[in-house]
Amino acid sequence: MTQKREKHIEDIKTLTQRIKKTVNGFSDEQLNTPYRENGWTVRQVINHIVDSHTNGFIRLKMMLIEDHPTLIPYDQDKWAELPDTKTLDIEISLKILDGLQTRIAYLFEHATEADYKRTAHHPEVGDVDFEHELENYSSHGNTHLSQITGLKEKMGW
Ligand code: NI
Repeated sequence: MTQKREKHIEDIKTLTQRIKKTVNGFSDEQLNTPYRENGWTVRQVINHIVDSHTNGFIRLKMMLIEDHPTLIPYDQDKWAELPDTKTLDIEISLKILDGLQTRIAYLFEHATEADYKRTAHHPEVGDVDFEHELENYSSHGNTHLSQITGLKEKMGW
């Protein structure tokens, strides 16, 4: 296992705890604040991470068992407007995310060198490999978490 992979896997494993720590004690008003003008609210950002990583989990499993599968895109902005992403309690998502990130990290931890070279076709991105997916899901979580920490700093929360 390369250090780079270890770092990404560690980030995947700790994401839920880092989010929980960041939004601990947030009121509904804080959760309903957009992280930037016309952006998603904190609530939507957290619920969106589950939207994205449930899709990701399925994509990863497809990549491991099928030969160069075509991945199914999802319209993240439309998903974010559905009630379970827009208005539902983040605690529900944090519970899902806790287990989901563990399962995703476990897949990467147990992937072989050959697995890391497995590829898929993403209709919007082009061809991707399993290594790229590791970087993708680790940085995706970190990027959204930094939107929330950025908002906290800006608002002085
Ligand atoms: Ni995203």
